[in-house]
Amino acid sequence: MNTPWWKESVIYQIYPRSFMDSNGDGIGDLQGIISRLDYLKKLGIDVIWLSPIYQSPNDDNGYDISDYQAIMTEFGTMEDFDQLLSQAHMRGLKIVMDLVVNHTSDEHRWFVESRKGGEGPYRDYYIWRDGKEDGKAPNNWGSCFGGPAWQFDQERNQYYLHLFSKKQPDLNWDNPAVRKDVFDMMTWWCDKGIDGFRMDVISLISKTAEMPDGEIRGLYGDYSPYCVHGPRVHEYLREMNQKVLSRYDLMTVGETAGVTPKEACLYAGNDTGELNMVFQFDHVGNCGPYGKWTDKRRPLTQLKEILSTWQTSLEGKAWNSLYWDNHDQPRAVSWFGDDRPLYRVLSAKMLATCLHMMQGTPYIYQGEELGMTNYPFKGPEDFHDIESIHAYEEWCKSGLVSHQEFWPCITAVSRDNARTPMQWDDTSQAGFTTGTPWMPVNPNYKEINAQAQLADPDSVFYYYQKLIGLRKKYPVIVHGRYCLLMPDSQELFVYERILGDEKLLVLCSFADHETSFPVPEEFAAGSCLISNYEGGPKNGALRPYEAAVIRKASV
Ligand code: TEU
Ligand code: CA
Repeated sequence: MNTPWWKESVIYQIYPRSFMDSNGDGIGDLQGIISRLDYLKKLGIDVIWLSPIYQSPNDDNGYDISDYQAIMTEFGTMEDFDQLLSQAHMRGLKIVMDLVVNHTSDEHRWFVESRKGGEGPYRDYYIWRDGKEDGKAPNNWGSCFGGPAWQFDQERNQYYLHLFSKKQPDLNWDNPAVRKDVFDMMTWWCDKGIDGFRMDVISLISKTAEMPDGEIRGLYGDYSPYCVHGPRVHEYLREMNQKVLSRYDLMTVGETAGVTPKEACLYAGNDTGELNMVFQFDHVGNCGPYGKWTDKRRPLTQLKEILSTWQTSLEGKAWNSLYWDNHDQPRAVSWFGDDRPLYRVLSAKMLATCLHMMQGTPYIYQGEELGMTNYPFKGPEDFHDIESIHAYEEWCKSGLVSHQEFWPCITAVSRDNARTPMQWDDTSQAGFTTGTPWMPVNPNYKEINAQAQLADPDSVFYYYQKLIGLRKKYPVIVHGRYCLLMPDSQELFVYERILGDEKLLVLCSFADHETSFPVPEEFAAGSCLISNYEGGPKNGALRPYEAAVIRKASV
């Protein structure tokens, strides 16, 4: 059986607004991406996932789309996109588009028509409800970005549902006309020659008809039991697969917050006829007294348990997507690693080893390959992201929690951490723009930037390049079985990969001090494929954040 290409690929996520600005307006754009394709080729990745590049009023940086078949004015034109696609393909790089179809922008033509009410064709494109008898919202649900999930519309004299911002009304997937329009739009992009879709919050598209009040979390009720993996979600995805996906050679990954391994096998099992992979959130999900806002990392034993459960539960049934960070998460090295100057490079390489040696398709978020770090926010006025701005208001300004208490939490996980401009070199604005960037550059760009790393054979960049190279060379890295060792160690993440006679030992220390570790007999005569310390592990101990992959000697 042939292995599908997406199982052997490494994916690189671009957040276009912050990647590379070609014309000095401070906003990244498509020509900017084109100018950096050779850099990506050098890194060795196979696929680029583009966060949304469609026409959008940017309430949520492109995740609020007003025209699915036009390019965002600041990013360029459709000609620029066609050029990007052909330039990428010429280099053997594939392009995966972000598909945001749980909701549109309120400025989308469909919504503009729908809010008129009456008997028009767009009447039931969104989820409209009358208020309660007292005029209050239909239920107590809160939106993901703060405030209620219902917005009263004067024009139509009804409430509409928005699980995200009020400028992101939820589409009504129960309406066959909505599905047809979405599938036609997807077909249009496929005919252009794109290579796949990352599907934004696809687990939310089907809502239970009843829509009862949810359990109160903070100020509002929780909608998840009624919207996550809703009653018809699999039916809709199978229809999408049948009408669109199956007709092309594509890669699909669904963003499915709240997914369990069992559910994942429904969405993306080997032959369920829906998607190829899902993004699970167990290892990045936080839930503390202030919801997702916390500065408390989980203990390593828990992290290992989560990732190992995903590794073993999908074995032979589905395929993992592997990631530490993305445009919604803090920087990997700051959250899972140690961004203090002494350990930043070591721990960035260690995290890369830990993730890239697992079974599944690895995703690299722009700047992760440089070990870029969280941003040193000074005050709430530094936030650009709608989620952080609203969260600060909802939790702090309302008096639910003090600034002193909340500040370390929100800065540790704010999505803005991931969205500062890419650090290309040590010239002004890190070489991202010749103008004023839409978001400030992280002040550490003089030390952390691509140009410096390309000149340093020991850099995080070349370490990623080497990891990707190993994946291409050793089938055990793609296909091998995963087996966790030492589950109870609080400091070491150690596992094996096994394929026939091939066996790899992956050693990762999450500790900032030396830990004793005798290399197992079986691997004593093995060869070290990669390590973040010169010479590889010395017998008996692992140094701070030491990582290594040892290949058993063949018998
Ligand atoms: O994210 C949805 C999601 O499940 C969350 O991780 C969310 O972004 C947030 O961090 C909740 O606390 C997707 C996109 O990745 C995100 O950028 C969009 O803002 C969101 O959907 C709405 O389209
Ligand atoms: Ca620009």
